[in-house]
Amino acid sequence: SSPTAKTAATDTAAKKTTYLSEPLIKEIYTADPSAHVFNNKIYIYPSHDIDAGIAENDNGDHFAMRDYHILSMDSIGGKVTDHGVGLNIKDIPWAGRQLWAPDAAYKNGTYYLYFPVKDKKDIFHIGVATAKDPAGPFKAEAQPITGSYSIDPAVFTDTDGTSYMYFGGIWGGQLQRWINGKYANESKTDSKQPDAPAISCKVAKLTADMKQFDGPVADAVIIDSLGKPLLTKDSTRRFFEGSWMHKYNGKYYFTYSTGNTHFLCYAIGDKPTGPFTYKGVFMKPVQGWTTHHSIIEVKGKWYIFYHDTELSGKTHLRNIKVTTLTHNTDGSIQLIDPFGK
Ligand code: FUB
Repeated sequence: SSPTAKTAATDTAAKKTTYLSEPLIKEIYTADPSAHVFNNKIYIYPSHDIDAGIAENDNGDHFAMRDYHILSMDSIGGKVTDHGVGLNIKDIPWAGRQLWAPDAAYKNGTYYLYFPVKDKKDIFHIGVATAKDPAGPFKAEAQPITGSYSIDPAVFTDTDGTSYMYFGGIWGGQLQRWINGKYANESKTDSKQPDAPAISCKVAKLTADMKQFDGPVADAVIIDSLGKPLLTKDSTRRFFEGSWMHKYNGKYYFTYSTGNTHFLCYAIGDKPTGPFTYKGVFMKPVQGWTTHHSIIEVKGKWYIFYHDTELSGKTHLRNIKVTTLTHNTDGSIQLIDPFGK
């Protein structure tokens, strides 16, 4: 081949191993990082990936996590402290298996850790645990949140003090099995109706004590530029799992993963409950099947916490990272390439 072709091939190889940022912690595998600023420190609530020796499947059985380690750092780029186990599955009375992506919140002197786990009948619900210290240890409530199901809780507190939980994930996250709040045990993937509106992420207001849903669970609907809901077949744009909410210039930015097409996308609304108008991809696929993020503002700058599989090369043994997130003056988000272009 010509010298030019050789250079192009070398560049491609280099691209595959040049990552945008470093794993934040290398001693344990971590994923699904939900970051928050509490007491002027950055706390990260990730999943703690382990190799449980379970074969990979579309149900996600290989993600067999059993506890959470809470991490913190004084500043972006600073030393990362592992505060050890903040909650163990054996201390959750109703838990069966698979402690998946958590989130945290603070209100009136108490920290809340929200976590999805399968119950003893192998059905995902969402629980809550409390602590007086953001690093835990957290004590789980005896039962899951009433009316909760599926995975990936993300709790957002609006500027008026009202908190909302976004939750859900299709396929292994079981969201497709819940019809009108009832478990139907149907499709293993999605609605199986390609031309029907896609299954939506769910949103519920939280009670003042942050431990229950205050009112009904609603759909966080994503619409296209014509106001029509995204369809099931629109797999590069529709919601799959891993939602997050941040408010920027008075607008509500709903961000999420498209799962099997591996994008992080954003959609903007005028209310925390949506609808949200699809705007585009803001992060290209990372190494590994899953892509899951959180977005926070630290001292006037915005950051995205995310994960990939740089350390292990295995899809269920992930490592968390952080990089900058930039809002353009027109409100759009700059596209991030996790391989640094
Ligand atoms: O970590 C287990 C699952 O993988 C999460 O709940 C999903 O968001 C995906 O990252």
